[in-house]
Amino acid sequence: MFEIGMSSLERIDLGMEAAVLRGQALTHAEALLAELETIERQAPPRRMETPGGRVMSVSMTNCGPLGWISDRGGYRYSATDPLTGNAWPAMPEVFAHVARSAAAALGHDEYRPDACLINHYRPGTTLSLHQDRDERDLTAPIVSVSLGMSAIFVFGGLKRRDPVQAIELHHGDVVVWGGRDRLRYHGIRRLCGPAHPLFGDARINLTFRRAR
Ligand code: MD3
Ligand code: FE
Repeated sequence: MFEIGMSSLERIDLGMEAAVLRGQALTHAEALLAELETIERQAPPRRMETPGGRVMSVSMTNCGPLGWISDRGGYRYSATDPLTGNAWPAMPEVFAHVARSAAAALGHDEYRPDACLINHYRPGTTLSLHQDRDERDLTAPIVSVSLGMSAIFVFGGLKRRDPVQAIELHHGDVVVWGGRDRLRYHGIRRLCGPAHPLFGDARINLTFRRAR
């Protein structure tokens, strides 16, 4: 358990260097939503094509100096939005604050994410098992913030065939993955379940990375 002001929040360890901080972003949910609306007017979420020619189930956009993109040319980070040719919207202060305080709770005191991937899920959306290894700095942790509908997150080991565990992620949960846990396979099961009072029938996940 760790303390923030008067409230004490639950921490669930998922590995040696990975943990869920239950509800850690709850007090910022409305501020995060307001910033999301501004970002997505400039850089609307879109379903990207995979290098193999399939269309991803998740709709994505980005904020910050770098954004993750996928197309027939591969997976990579880009300083510009291929849809508009413009720079990605700046990373709002409240985004950086939530990411940095979560990283600090796991001992990463100097975390400076330069990319925030914004994933949109609707009922039926899935994200298949994968590793995140397109970032140049694999020593920096990844921080994820869940908003809206709950989802079942699955995570395995460092090899695709390793056994997986499942855990439900709820509105306001923050997950930090550092060290060796950073390269574990993970995914999101087909989204289903009740709509969320603030976000409706959607789940939005913010994923912070140090890409360069
Ligand atoms: C474990 N996103 O964007 S967040 C992704 O909910 C991604 O949108 C999921 O996987 C989502 O790449 C999962 C939790 C998460 C994010 C990154 C990780 C777990 C991770 C990187 C390494 C290990
Ligand atoms: Fe991932």
